[in-house]
Amino acid sequence: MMALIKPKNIKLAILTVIIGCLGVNAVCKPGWKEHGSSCYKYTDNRTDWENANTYCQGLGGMLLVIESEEENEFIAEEMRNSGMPRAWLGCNDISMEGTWVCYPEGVKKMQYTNWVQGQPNNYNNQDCAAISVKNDRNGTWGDRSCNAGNDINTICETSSRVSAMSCYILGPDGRIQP
Ligand SMILES: [Ca+2]
Ligand SMILES: [Ca+2]
Repeated sequence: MMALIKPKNIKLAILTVIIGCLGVNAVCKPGWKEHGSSCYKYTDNRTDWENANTYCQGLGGMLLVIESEEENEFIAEEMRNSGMPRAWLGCNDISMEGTWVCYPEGVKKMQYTNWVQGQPNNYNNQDCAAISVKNDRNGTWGDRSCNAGNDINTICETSSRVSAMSCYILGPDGRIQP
């Protein structure tokens, strides 16, 4: 292929050796499941809210934040399929009782909610949100002690928009190089 770049072809080569990218593909890292514009990682990690949050950040994500009924149903179905009774949500009312904020910033007011009737009740100062599919809970939420965790799984979420581009080089012969 180099033989094609003779002196008279150099200008042509410079003009045509173009690095192009065919757009951004939404892809998730291995072990993460794609849905909508997010990637989710379901883990057996059962720990308190703070440790779960740190765990997800360590994976380059954040704790699951549910922002629509559609997303809630998707997550609930995945939890049923993988035998997870409960999972943390990246939302709490630690800073101000009754004002629920969600990650990533921890200052974003909770938009969508799916509290089960009677929750959140702040029973014994519960400040962290969890989704449940246990018994008839069907993907509804409750507030729980942030220190609870032996029966609460960790689901991490990232945006799938972080991802790989398909790039190519257009060679001097005008063909896409491998
Ligand atoms: Ca509370
Ligand atoms: Ca509660």
